[in-house]
Amino acid sequence: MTAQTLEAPATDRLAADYARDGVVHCTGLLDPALLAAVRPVIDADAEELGRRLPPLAQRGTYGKAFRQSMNLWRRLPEVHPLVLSPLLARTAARLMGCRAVRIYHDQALYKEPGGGITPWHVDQHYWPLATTRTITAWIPLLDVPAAMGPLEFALGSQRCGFGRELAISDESERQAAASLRDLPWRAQPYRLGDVSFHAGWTWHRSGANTSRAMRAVMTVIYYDADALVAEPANTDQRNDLAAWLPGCLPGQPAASVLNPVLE
Ligand SMILES: O=C(O)CCC(=O)C(=O)O
Repeated sequence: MTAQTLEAPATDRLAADYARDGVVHCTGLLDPALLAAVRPVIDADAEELGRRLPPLAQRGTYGKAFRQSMNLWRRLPEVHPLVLSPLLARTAARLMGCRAVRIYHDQALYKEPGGGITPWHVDQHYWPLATTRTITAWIPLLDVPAAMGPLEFALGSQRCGFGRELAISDESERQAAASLRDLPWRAQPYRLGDVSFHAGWTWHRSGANTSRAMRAVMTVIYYDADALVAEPANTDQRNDLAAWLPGCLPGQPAASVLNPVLE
């Protein structure tokens, strides 16, 4: 199914799937020409980051999963057509059933050839947001076949409440693999232009990159524009509060200068 035109019946169906599964995979949502236009600057940023990292073999599980750089939109105006895309923001808002969304942050996640797994985890473990209306758009900048480590999901896991205290780690991979094994598991390749949207409490992972090419992916995290800041539940959330919601306090609107409303 394509949501490119955002016709109401199509997005209503997508929203129902999202409510059930905690994730939807939208084929052909974005124009490949837009992705081709923004990719060189994101590639260059990942290349520069790569020069500062130790060799893959010397990194731990998290470091082997990808080269990670965050909030590119604040430094690189060339990515604005993608990161601040009204189509992506409106789709996120429709899926979550809110009037509009704010951006939490973007990130480039480049899984190197020979790069390792991304362990099972839930994103909202890290977010001091007093809402479940949180969502990540996972946006490949090239075709991502199974061998390159596309994102995989445990369907319906946003409702199970399991392991929300777990940070991403070998331990979250081990515990989730055992605890979520009865849930349906979606692992499918992505074509350029596809975008998946997953909820903050949906369990997900990705496999190793056994191909010879870099898995170039951009992500954008959104949340309900009217959400409030939660009391941080752990150190990760305290760090995120300072980094991505500077100056905001628990109980107040989650609306710093880094979080414009996107409509
Ligand atoms: O790209 C990956 O391997 C992990 C991405 C992820 O966990 C996310 O975007 O929430």
